Amino acid sequence: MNVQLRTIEADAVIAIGSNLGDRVATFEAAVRALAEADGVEVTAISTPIETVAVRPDGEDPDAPAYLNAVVLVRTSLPPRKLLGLLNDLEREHGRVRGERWGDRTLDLDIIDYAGRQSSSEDLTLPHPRAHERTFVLRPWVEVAPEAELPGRGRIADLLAELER
Ligand code: PH2
Ligand code: MG
Ligand code: MG
Repeated sequence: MNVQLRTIEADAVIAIGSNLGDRVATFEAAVRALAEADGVEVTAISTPIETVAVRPDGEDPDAPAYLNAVVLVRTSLPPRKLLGLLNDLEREHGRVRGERWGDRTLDLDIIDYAGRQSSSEDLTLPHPRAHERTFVLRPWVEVAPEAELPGRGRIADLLAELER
């Protein structure tokens, strides 16, 4: 029997954030590691932007500022495998999980995976707060001006609404 295994590929959107340590070096290393990972092809990288830290109770100008960017990938990894890879990279960059939305050397979030809408204990798609985060939408619009956030509409419209 001649069995053909076909690799199904998906487009995914990954947000990068860092507000501790050498943020630029961390970004470069993280994007390089993503590009070199099996089953992941990086198709676009936004310009990194500096943003005020957002805490559970709002913006905190006294906290170390973030560098944020968005990376578009094409991947044969299913969502959970991709999440596992991102968590491994965070750990390799000294990420320590403490308080919610606390300072971090590296945060890698799946924002969108092939337009999928799903929720489980460890992964909600699309990212449940992406629609209200200018630090995600602004770099995303730069690399994908026509993109839509599943269930929320065009990201350019979402961003314009937030920036009004
Ligand atoms: N990430 C958070 C919490 N707050 N603030 C900014 N500016 N950028 C982030 O990436 C960020 C944040 C939790 O993931
Ligand atoms: Mg995050
Ligand atoms: Mg995260």
